[in-house]
Amino acid sequence: MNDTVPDRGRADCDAVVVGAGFAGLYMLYRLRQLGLTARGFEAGSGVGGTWYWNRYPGARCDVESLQYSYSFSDELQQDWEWTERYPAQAEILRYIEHAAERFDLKRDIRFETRVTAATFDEAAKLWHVETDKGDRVSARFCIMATGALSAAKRPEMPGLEEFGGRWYHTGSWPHEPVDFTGQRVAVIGTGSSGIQTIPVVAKQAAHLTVFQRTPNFSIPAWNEPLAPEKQAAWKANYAEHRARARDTRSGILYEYSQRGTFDVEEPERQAEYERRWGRGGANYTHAFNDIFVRPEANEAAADYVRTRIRAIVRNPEVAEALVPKDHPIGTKRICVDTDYYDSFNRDNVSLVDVRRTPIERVTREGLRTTERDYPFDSIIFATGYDAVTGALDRIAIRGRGGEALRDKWRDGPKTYLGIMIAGFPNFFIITGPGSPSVLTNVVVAIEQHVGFVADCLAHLQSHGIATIEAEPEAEENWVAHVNEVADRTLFPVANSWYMGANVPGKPRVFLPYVGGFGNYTRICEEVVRDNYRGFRVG
Ligand code: N01
Repeated sequence: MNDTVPDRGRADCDAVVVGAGFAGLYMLYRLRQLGLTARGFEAGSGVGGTWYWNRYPGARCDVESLQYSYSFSDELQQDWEWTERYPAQAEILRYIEHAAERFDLKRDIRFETRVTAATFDEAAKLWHVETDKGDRVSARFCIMATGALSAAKRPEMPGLEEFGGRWYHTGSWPHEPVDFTGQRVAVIGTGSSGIQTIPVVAKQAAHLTVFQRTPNFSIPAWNEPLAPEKQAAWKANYAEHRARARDTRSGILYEYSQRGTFDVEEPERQAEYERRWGRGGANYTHAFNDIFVRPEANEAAADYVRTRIRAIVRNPEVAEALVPKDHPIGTKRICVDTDYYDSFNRDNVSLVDVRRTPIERVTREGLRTTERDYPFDSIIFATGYDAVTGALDRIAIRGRGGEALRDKWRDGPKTYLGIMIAGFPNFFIITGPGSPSVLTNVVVAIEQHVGFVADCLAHLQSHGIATIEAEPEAEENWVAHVNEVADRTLFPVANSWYMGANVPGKPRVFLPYVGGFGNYTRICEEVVRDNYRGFRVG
């Protein structure tokens, strides 16, 4: 072994893993397989990450159950029985808890403990990690499994402390069920979370007022119980399905059309939109292969959805307010719903356009817009996240020379492959900025990243290498590539959280890698084959 490799005795463990969602748990599993010791830290009192925090009514994944699950253990994927086409939050959480128990992962995790700082000690070649519970742990490797949508964002609205009712954020929901029966409820935000929770709360509340800033495109889920025969047939070919999914743009087995929108005549085009609307889910946006790159193609797909919204919502004024017009379909995350638009046909649901009448403040009784006061018993913030970089930004991370990651990323995140950062040796991010992450089935993306990190650590072990980090030039080139690929699409047009546009002051940069999951995986494999091209070892 290289004598520059730190002595295990000087470190408390080989690796610290921050976060115990899908990513952190699988990382712990792989570290144990490598014979490495690890400490996991998790802010929640249990495992599950996103699915631990997002307990709001209606919370459900919009990737189908049979695909939104681990593939690394065939026994697990064969044994676990899903009950619905799209899994509800409680079922996913049960699944993750089962995986954690099954692989005995909890014993390495300290719960209710938030990592506050991670500092690289150049002399010792160790990371010193600190927590809000006073832990100080040193490790050779620091692995951030902190999630891309975990830093919940409540808008700066004056007066919240005066509010006499109760308020909630969808991304930090109480563990005990909340019953809105008989209440006057506000939901602020109409992204995926708002669109899921609105129909459920509408059925309970005396009155629900939805505060909408930007109308979003939503496709019906047509969720249903998962037929046992369908599940069994899928499981019989699980490995093949998984392999095919990994080779796609999003890690999901959608029907990716090879045809352009205008390669077919209008009636056939409309029939295709209709067929996909009838099947449900984000599969709709793959009806033709130019929807994300050609404005007229996008407009045609968007127009079909607009027509459906107008057909569902009976009040023409409300329908028009719900019709998205300011961004190409799919360039803000497409939503998948159950009865969303239909909720606005209920007598107890009303819509407020906050672009026309912005919310000025929270009052003791409710909300005040520029037009009037609204009394509420409860306010639900479905206002989203400081996405992709937020969770990292909330930790004081310092690399070589004491450089703060926050400073390095002031004008936007810079990574190599979305996994490592120049100047931050032995520091890994699972599904970090510049990787396909949020544009994919994130479980598939997580497994690929964790696999990359585990293989990299095995390489370091077998070659007696102490540190690895991205070369600045490789990082610059990757960032340029990520931007260049995004600029070939319609994504940068939208004011989306993909662009950081939902957080005041956040640099406007397209955060994920849109070059496709399959392509990205091939790039990672080539990098490894070329002896970790673009990485520097020490
Ligand atoms: O958050 P969002 P989300 N005043 O940022 C509005 C995943 N997810 O929690 O669009 C008024 O999408 C904001 O308006 P605007 C999925 O990847 C998946 O809903 O910024 N409104 C927007 O309408 C998703 O994309 C699932 O103009 C304000 C909403 O709040 C991601 O998580 C389920 C406001 C926020 O929407 C995030 O979804 C849930 C203000 N000051 C989430 N600030 C599934 O798998 C913000 N808004 C189904």
